[in-house]
Amino acid sequence: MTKRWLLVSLVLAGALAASMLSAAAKSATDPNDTAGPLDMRRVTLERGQAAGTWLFVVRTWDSWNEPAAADGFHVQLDTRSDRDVDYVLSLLYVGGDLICILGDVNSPDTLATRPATKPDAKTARCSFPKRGMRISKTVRWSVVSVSGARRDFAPDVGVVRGL
Ligand SMILES: [Ca+2]
Ligand SMILES: [Ca+2]
Repeated sequence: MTKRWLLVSLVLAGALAASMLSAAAKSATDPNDTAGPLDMRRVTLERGQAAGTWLFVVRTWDSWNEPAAADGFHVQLDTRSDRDVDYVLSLLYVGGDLICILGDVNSPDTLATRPATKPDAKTARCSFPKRGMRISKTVRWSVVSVSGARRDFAPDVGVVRGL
């Protein structure tokens, strides 16, 4: 293989990797549109590193800490494409720990509770098992943040399809 063809191959491999990455992650950007610290800038849902897991990542415009995030972020998941929310993943502080909780809106049972992490002052992420959710169609999802009486929706209108 000549150096030139090696370079072309590397560029193509990089493009392929980038397209595979985008195929497995969906994001919504959201404007600086809400007062308070939980004003969302970007939300992402993607397949996690561990098999059978999904990863939720939220980035805000401003820094936030425990008191501000007591009510947290809530991913509303429609897994049957019927426009009804089937499951909610809540990322919030409970007893001083940042966690995420996956719940079935039609059942009082919790499907999963996992630790969440805060890699920087404006970002939180949580990996959770998709096991336990009944998924019959492309998942449709949106996120609402709750800080006192303030709500921010991402996206503002409609939902994100897939991940
Ligand atoms: Ca926002
Ligand atoms: Ca918004």
